[in-house]
Amino acid sequence: MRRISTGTLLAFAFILIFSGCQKKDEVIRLGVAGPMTGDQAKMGTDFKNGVILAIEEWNSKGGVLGKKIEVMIADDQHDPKQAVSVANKLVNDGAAGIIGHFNSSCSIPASDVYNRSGIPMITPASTNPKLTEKGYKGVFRVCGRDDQQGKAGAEFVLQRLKLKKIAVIHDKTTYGQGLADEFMKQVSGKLDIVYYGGIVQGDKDFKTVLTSIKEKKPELIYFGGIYPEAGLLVRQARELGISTPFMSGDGVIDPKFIEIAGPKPAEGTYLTFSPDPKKFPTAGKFIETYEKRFGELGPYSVYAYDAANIFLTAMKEAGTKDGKAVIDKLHSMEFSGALGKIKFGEKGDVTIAPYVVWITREGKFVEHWKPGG
Ligand code: ABU
Repeated sequence: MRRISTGTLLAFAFILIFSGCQKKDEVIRLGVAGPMTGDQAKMGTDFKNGVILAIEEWNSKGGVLGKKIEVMIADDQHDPKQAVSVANKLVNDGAAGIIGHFNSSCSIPASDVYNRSGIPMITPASTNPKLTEKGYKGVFRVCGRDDQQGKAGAEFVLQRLKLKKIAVIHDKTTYGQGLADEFMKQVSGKLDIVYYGGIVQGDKDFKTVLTSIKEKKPELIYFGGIYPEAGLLVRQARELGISTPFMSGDGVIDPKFIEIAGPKPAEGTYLTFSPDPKKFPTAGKFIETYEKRFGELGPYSVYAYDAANIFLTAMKEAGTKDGKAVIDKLHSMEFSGALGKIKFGEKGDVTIAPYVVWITREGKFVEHWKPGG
């Protein structure tokens, strides 16, 4: 049987999305980009669902600037080259703004494309500091940054767990290594780091690295990376008789992690992430609608929903789809979203980004600790 190339599949995806679409100027097009297929597809799907809900709500009230809003869904397959390719396609196809990407390793190179084209991008989830340190005026994130996340994780390890000996692993990606290094910056010199090293994203067998770590008897294994590898690491550690607790960040806090690791091996894993949106009165209606339509809320579903609403509100207030005018509004306005009040600072980061520590308990994630707690 003849194999179909990724490029052909991608082109086919765009054709499907555009079939039955209106002419470029008759609609406002909003791109949503992330890993829509592959092992991180859950995150891309969460983005897509959040953005679709926001757009449907706007369209039911007449759209924006008197035009209907159309979504363009782009699959970057968490591959930086693919991210640049879909970014160019989104721009050429008339996207007025982008919600995405998920991976920092994709958002950073794709931001060059959006910056050149003068359209804003708002990432719901890319946390690597470099993204907003490039000085691009049209780049925003509604999540926090890994220097903030790493600091919160380190404070938990040093002040709450009071550990003396840890191992640190990362997946060699912009996000995974970046987060591990931010965490390391905070703990270095304050405890003994008995192991520091990288694994390869996409690998399935981590027993060699885990065996080396086992010999060093750390009290905690910290991992910078995403849930597919985190799930396998935890499962294989338990198979090797390593009962050491694991800790990781926001790239792991998804039910898929528990599914891959297994509920028992995953029990007691610590994860840094923002506070539970289910406790926010402002998020109640969105969560109810989302869960009725798509099932369990993903970690970044609400961030994607708010990012889309923020973009459309800025466009409405600007009274034009001109990128520069919308970007100026994004910088000057304060937005009310499901996550509460959101305001962007000069670099495009949110002015408030609290991180807390969650723990897995009986197959679920529960909020466990907050800095100063
Ligand atoms: N922040 C979670 C994973 C996405 C990324 O920043 O690469």
